[in-house]
Amino acid sequence: MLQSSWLLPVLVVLGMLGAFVVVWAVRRRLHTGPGAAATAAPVPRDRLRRGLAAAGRRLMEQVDAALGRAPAGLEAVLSDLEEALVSADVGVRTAKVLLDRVRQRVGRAGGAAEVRQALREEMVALLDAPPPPAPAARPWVVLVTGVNGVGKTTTIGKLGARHAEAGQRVLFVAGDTFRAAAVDQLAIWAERSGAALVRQAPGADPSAVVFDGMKAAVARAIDVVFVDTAGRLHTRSNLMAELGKVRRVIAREAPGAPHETLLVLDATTGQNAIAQARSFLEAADVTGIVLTKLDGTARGGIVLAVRHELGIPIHYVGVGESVDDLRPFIASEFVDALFAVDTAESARVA
Ligand SMILES: Nc1nc2c(ncn2[C@@H]2O[C@H](COP(=O)(O)OP(=O)(O)O)[C@@H](O)[C@H]2O)c(=O)[nH]1
Ligand SMILES: [Mg+2]
Repeated sequence: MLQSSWLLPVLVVLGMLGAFVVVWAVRRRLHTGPGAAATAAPVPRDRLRRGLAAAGRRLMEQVDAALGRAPAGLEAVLSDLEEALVSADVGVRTAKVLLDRVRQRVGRAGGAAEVRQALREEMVALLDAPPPPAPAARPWVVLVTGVNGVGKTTTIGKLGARHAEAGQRVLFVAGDTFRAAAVDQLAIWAERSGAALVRQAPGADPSAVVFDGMKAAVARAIDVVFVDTAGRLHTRSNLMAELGKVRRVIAREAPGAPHETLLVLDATTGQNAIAQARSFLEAADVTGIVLTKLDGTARGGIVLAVRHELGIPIHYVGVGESVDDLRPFIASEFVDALFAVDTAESARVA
């Protein structure tokens, strides 16, 4: 009798505890389970695909049209394909190299499916390159170059945010002192991404700003420094001399730096981007290319031309203006995104 009188309350309490645990577990699962991932930020790979929708659609429509002529024989198909690639900004030389490799692979008997597959694989092979080096010094210094308006400052903002998110101490150096707006723009990105900023008044000597920046980087134990530069000077030789001076200042303060020199190119300028790049390659020791505004062009073939003609690895592609719209360039992922475009679907997206 005595026993059963306390057994009941104990059972009630245990039951309540059990119910509480079940509710807690279900709620927790709702927060961390697959449902939460679906409502989080869009998967970046989708952004790449969406960004490349116009470029992919145009290229794939033309490739499919060329391959539709398969009964006409391999040479006719390849000649149509060459035209398709050139009009997508792949460039005559690069298109020829690509199709020679396709021809060698498929042989005379190749049908449309084989040609498509070979083209895809040869594009990946042509674009493939080692990724950017992982930072192996502190401070790790990245110099960012390119003509005005290509997206240098935006790229620095996006890259800086990435590093800051990974828990690194990031510093932006406002080396483009030509326009007050350029410095302000970098300041906004710094604030947004939690990066420190070193700036001087507009019109200051870029080398002096960079000198300050390097001193600050060492003093504040900064992990990664991004140096913004001006892309417009009165003459090309002035621009190149300025860049040389900036590089020397950086190297004096941090031996071995700059560890990376990125050249930013605007994909919407097509073959002009390649001509522009050559000037920079002569003067600056470019280690990697950032190709921006791929979302703004239907001629995504420029990626292949840039890689083949310049021989410098593409390290990042920009597919929009927001912080998540920069992707590390992975050849297979990029070509997949181009080829994955369902032409009907991308017609709706575009
Ligand atoms: N659509 C698109 N716009 C971009 C991209 N990258 C930069 N921009 C825009 O291009 C313009 C010039 O960029 P900015 O970073 O100021 O170029 P900078 O003069 O080289 O520093 C700005 O309006 C950017 O928002 C991109 O990948 N896609
Ligand atoms: Mg700028």
